[in-house]
Amino acid sequence: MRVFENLLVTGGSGFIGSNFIRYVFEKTDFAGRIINLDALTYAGNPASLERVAAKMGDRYVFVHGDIRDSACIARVFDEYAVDSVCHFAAESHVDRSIVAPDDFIQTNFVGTFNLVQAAKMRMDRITLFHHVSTDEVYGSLGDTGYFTEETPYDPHSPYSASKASSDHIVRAYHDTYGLPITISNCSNNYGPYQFPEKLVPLVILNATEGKPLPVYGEGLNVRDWLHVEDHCSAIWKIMQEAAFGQTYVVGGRCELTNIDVVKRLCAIVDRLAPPLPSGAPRETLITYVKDRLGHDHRYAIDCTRLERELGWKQTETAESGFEKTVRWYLENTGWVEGVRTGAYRQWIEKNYEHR
Ligand code: NAD
Ligand code: TDX
Repeated sequence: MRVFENLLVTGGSGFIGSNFIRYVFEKTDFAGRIINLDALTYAGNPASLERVAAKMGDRYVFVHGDIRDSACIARVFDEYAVDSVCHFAAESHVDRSIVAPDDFIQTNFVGTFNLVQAAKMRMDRITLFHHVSTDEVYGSLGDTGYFTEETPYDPHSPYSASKASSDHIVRAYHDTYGLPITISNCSNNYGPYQFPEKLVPLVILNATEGKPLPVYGEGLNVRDWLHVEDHCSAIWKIMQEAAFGQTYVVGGRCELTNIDVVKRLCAIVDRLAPPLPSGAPRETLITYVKDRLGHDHRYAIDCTRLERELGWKQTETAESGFEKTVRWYLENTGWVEGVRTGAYRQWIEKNYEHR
């Protein structure tokens, strides 16, 4: 088991990063300090960590900074005596990468390079650099087969190409300089605090409000769904136990077509939320729209290595996880309203100086 004293979490105000910080403080025996370095782009929201920040006192530090800025990274490493890193910060939405790829290259590739370079310059005190990546680096599957740690890289979107490049530079710093790294490549996550541009929260909120539910193409693309807390437990296990240089793929063994996901969510919203004024089931809101450019057909993960070598197990199924997630979005109206109305942005402008 590894002991981290000053753990730098990049992108900790985003969806998975905020769940990870909460997970580490509440569900592990971590006794150190977390420094959350986040640029608070549209996807970063300090409200996602309000309770953690209040409860953890000086064991939680927020730094408003940008991983594209190497001077900022150097200051953070030194000021907080960073000894370990879990790197989430990224532009994460495939559709945005298709219309505006620049930020993806700058943040996902150059930002990751800046971080490994800073870590390498302080190698005497760095115990681990964990890089959080995606299954999308492996490209697209046909109707059969699975991604494993041995699958060759074959990214198709600007997003997945930028993440693939970041994986390569992290691995290069291990192979060339001996930087102690681990990497995880995970499938699609869902759960609380996800920005409603992604399929699951978009459908939950639109279905609740009676708005159209856009399904790309025929809705037959397949994704492998994992509850975010199960992803967090996998990352923590890998950070604790994996050999340096090792990669693990992480997935939910839960392949669903997009149309199936949307229909399942509609049924849960019908059951838990007040009916639509028309009384119609939410499925009637499904609207087939133009397909995503270069839309990968199918992702599916074989996570046997993680289960066998590190004993990781997921705890949620799609049934339990989707239901919990719908309940969360229905109950956390303050967070949802802040995001929907953009109010959280005004709060950020008022409260945070850029470093
Ligand atoms: P997100 O978009 O919700 O959050 C990203 C966070 O990074 C935000 O808080 C944002 O403000 C911050 N950020 C962006 N650019 C930055 C910069 N230049 N400097 C500092 N901070 C910056 O993303 P997410 O869904 O939480 O994904 C987190 C990581 O996990 C990403 O690396 C993503 O590639 C990976 N991943 C995501 C999924 C998924 O299903 N969401 C699956 C596998 C892997
Ligand atoms: O409105 C929509 N309609 C629709 O049919 C949206 C937003 C998506 N889709 C489809 C596209 C995908 O096949 O649903 C599927 C899921 O889409 P997203 O939620 O955008 O996720 P995806 O593109 O699969 O990528 C996600 O998983 C891997 C994350 O955004 C990535 O950051 C992660 O690496």
